[in-house]
Amino acid sequence: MTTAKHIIHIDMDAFFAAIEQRNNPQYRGKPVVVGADPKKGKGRGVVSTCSYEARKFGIHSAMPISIAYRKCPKAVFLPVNMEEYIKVSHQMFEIFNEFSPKIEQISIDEAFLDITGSYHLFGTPRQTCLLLKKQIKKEIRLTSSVGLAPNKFIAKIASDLEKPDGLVQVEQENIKGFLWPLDIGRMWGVGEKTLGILHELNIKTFGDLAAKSMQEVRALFGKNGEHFWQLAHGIDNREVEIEEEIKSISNEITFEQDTADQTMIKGTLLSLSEKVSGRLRKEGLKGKTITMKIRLENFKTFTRAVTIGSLTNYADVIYDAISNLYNNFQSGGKKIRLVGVRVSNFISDEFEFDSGENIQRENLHKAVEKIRDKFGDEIIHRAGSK
Ligand code: TTP
Ligand code: MG
Repeated sequence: MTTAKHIIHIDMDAFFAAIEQRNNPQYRGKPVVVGADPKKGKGRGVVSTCSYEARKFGIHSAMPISIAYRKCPKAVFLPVNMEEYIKVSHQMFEIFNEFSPKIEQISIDEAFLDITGSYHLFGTPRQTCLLLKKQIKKEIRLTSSVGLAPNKFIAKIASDLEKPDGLVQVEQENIKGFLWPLDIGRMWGVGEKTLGILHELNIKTFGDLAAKSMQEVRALFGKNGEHFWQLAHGIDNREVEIEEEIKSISNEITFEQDTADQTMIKGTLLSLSEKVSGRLRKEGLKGKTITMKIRLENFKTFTRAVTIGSLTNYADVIYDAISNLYNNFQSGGKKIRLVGVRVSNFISDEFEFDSGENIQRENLHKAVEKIRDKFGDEIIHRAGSK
């Protein structure tokens, strides 16, 4: 028998708005809306988030800012100050780190922690959650909501139930009693369309779905059906996934036909350099070692590498190094079958001696990408561009 896991899902309350209220005491207790400017650009753009006081007026994330303004013209409307929120997010994750090394970041203000191996350092799993919340309140003066459960799915649902400043614990033996009365709309990965289908079938709660056989659910939703059925029974075996350290980023391409055409080869190396640069930027990484890979028509494969003086993720710097390596490469009159570009030898942002401003810019890049992945391009673009 395996021992039960103890998983925390933690999500900060009204994150951007709470930071504004913390930093500006005059906004505390007031409806605060963070997002686009309701006065500029005829109120185009959306609400990023709003304080709980503003939620009473029916304002919520992703709502057009013009509607938010109509609902509560006296609210304090503030622009998105992403750099500040990222700074706070880093502080939060430093605190999480004191409680467990097994952390999975879900968004700027949200994470899973597997405390199975560490809770005994703090008492019981519940005491660990209380301490975590207390530490956040003390060190960064913000409230958070925590779900504690034997798996990620239940923990995620639990953290949302008593917001703000909530703590909801669900024990293994209570999973079904907890889950089955809840609205099926809380299911992970269920969009409007699926919800529509479920409602048509009179499936309103997790209990309603759990009452169906796995075959029925699979017939309805295909491959996802089995997963949904398991979740409805409170079964979720997914691990808290620690982000793996990336050691190198590379891209390569095999030509449709072996070639000796210099324009084609160099053009391809340039486009590979750009692709690798794009991925490095997306991951917020910079490397020092740049490697070119070449496979000849006879399948002999060569790599040539250079370590440059400073860290980079710029396409032009990568391509400069690659083109030097290529110019010094002797193919012995053979045609080329494949070319590749790799950047490695990363030094984490934290250890980089760079101006604070640059590090902040990089981090901003990273966090914005993450939010984009979650909420789509529009929201951040509009909320941020004022
Ligand atoms: P959430 O955790 O979804 O929201 P929240 O922290 O503001 O409020 P809650 O108490 O309900 O958790 O998102 C975290 C931050 O991400 C939020 O403060 C602002 C940003 N965000 C957007 O920019 N656009 C969005 O549509 C959403 C949902 C969030
Ligand atoms: Mg939140």
